[in-house]
Amino acid sequence: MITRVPSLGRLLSATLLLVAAGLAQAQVKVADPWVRGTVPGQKATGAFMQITSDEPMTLVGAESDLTPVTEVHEMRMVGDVMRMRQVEGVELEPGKPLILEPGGYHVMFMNLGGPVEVGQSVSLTLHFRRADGSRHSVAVQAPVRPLTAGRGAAMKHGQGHGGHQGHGAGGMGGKAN
Ligand SMILES: [Cu+2]
Repeated sequence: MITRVPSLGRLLSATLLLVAAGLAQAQVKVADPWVRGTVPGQKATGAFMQITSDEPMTLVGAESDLTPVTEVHEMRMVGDVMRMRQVEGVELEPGKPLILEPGGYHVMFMNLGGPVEVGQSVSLTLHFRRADGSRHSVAVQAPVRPLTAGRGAAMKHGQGHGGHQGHGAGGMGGKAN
C-alpha cells in the first residue's frame, strides 16, 4: 500500500497536466465527414459530419476550396414546409456531438462551378468561436459519397430546396433519386 501512494500521486499529477493541456488547446473532433455528390447542373451540395468539442464552442462558419461561398445552414419545418436558411452560429455543448446531417444542420457549398463526384475529397475549414470570443479553426477532409447516401432524409431535404429560392433547381438532389 505504501508504495502505491506516491505512484497514485504521480498519476494524478500527470492527469491534471493533461487536463490543463486540454484547456489550453481546445479539442474539437470531427467524425465521419462526407460531402454529397451532385448530378450535372446541380449548383449546391452539402457536407455532413459529427462535431464534438471538449469546451463550449459555437460553429460560426466554414470555407472550402470547392466554392467561394460556403455557409452553415439549418433545415427545419416551418409550418408543414421544410425550409433552409443560413445560421449565424450553432452552439456545441462540451462532449455532446453536434450532428450535421441531411434534413438538419449542414455545411452548404453554394454556386458550384462543376460536378462533385465520388472519388473526390473536399477540403474544408470549420470556424468556431470560444466562450471568451477567441477563434478556433479545424481543417476537415471529407470524401464524396453518392447522391443517394442518407436517402431517407435526402427526400425531406429535396422538398426543402423546392421551396427555397437561393439554391437552384435540383438542390441537394432529393428529387434525383
Ligand atoms: Cu443548405
